[in-house]
Amino acid sequence: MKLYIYDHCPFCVRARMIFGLRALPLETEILLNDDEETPVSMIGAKQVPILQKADGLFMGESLDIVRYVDELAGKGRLQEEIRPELQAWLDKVGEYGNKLVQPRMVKIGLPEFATREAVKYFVDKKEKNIGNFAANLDKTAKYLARIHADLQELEPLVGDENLGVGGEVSMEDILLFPVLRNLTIVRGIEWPQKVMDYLMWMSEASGVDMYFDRAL
Ligand SMILES: N[C@@H](CCC(=O)N[C@@H](CS)C(=O)NCC(=O)O)C(=O)O
Repeated sequence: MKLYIYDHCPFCVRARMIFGLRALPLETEILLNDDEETPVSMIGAKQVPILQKADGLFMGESLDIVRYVDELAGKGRLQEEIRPELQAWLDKVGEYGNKLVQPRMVKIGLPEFATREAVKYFVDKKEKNIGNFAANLDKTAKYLARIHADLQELEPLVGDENLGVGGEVSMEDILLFPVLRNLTIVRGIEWPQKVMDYLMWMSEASGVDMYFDRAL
C-alpha cells in the first residue's frame, strides 16, 4: 500500500500513525503542494492523505484510512470514544494553532514546498484563512502565551503511563498527536513534562518524526 501525503499535513500524520502503531510496512510519496492533477485524478479532490490500497484503488479521508488499515492489521480496533474535554481542547487550539504553524512550515525545506510555485500556492491559499504569514509571525509572543496556557490545561488529560493519551492507544491519539507534532515546529514552546514525554513516546511508537530539530 502507498500513502500520498504532505509532510506538514496533520491529517496525513493520522494515517501514517496507524501504520507505525500496527507495525505495518508503509510506502509514502510526498506530493508537491501545488500538484492538483495527481490527487484529483485519484479521488476527485485536491486533498491528501490518499491511500492506494493493495487492489490499486484509492481511498481519501484520514479517519477512513485509519479505520481501514486498523481493520486490516487484525490486532483489535482502536477505541473510538473521545473525551469531551479533549475534544474541547482540540477545538480551542484549532482556532489559532495554524497561525503559529503554517507560516513556519514553508521555511524548513519540506519536500511539498520544493518549488517556489508550491510555496506560493500554499501561502496564497492559507493566508485567506489565517491572514498574512509575516504578520502572524510577528504575533508569535501573543500566540506562545496562549499555547502555554492551553498546554497546561492539556497536561492533566494526558495519562500517567506512556500508553496513549487516555491510558491506551486510541482514536484520541490519532486526533491529538498530529496537532502537537505540528506545534513542535515552533521554537520557544515550553512543553509541560508529561506532554513532552507523551510526544516522545508516541513519535517512537508511531514512527512519525517531529520538527524539534528544525523549529523556528
Ligand atoms: N477531511 C480530510 C481533510 C484533509 C485535508 O484537509 N488535507 C489538507 C492538507 S492538511 C489538504 O489536502 N488540503 C488541500 C490543500 O492544501 O490544497 C481528511 O481528514 O483526510
